[in-house]
Amino acid sequence: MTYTCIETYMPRPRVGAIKLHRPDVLNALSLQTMIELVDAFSAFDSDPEIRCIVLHGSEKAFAAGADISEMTDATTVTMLERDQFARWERIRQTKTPVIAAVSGYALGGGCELAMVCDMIVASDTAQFGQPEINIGVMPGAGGTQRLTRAVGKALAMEMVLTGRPISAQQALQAGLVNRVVPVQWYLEEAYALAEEVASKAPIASRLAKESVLKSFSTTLEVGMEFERKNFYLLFATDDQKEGMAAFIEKRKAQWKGK
Ligand code: DAK
Repeated sequence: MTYTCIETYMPRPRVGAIKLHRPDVLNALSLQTMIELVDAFSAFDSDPEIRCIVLHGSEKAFAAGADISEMTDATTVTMLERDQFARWERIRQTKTPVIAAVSGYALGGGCELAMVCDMIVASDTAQFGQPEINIGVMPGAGGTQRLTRAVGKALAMEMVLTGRPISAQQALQAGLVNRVVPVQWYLEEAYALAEEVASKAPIASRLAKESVLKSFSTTLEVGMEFERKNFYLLFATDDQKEGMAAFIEKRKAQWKGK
């Protein structure tokens, strides 16, 4: 697929990067952008060379939300027919760990897209918000659910009901982001974190990611059982034998992803 709204590249070995690139509209997430994102995530996810993905926008905007110009005349039926949710779901199902590198505006769907990722590295200029209430609607891609789980009811209610964004520092204090770094280094920081994640045993990474995410959708008992089965499953991999042998032999493990 030829991309017009995003760019993909490999900033480091084993790290795939996706850049949102609609600078005229602060990277607003158009239907075409979502189609391209699904394609790019799927391509990286099925490439065994890629072990971690970084998603970012520009210094000014990660993404200022879904493209409002595509929603002004929409009806309930057109929204249902577009079935955008299915595309968001496809991105959420990415098995490879994903890091959002967020600078500037992460609003509405932009904030929701960052929250679909597994970790968030924020620049000190980042702003996270769910301003949908200001345009007569409400969050529709996780802003009432993932945000509440991340920052708690009090702050989520305030953000969703006032539409006011929070700063990167507030997001850090609230547990929404992993770290905040000066804007000139935020991408480097995200690449470095991605490189660290990418250096681990890939099947273990994927199953560990899947297990952590399971905790959001199930009871503790079922989640523990799920975790245990994934743990046992890893004993069928060459990488488990290699990782433990390397520890005993005091050498660096050579992962095969098998
Ligand atoms: N959509 C379309 N265009 C946008 C945009 C957006 N979300 N945000 C900004 N732009 C455009 C502006 O119209 C402007 O275009 P021109 O006038 O130059 O042609 C250009 O980007 C620059 O924006 P401003 O001139 O407004 O720049 P400022 O620095 O003055 O202000 C701002 C920046 C981010 C504060 C402001 O642009 C703003 O408030 N933007 C809208 C933010 C917003 O309300 N976002 C939430 C949108 S609703 C779902 C999935 C997702 C969603 C829902 C459902 N399903 C799966 C079901 C998501 C919904 C949303 O995100």
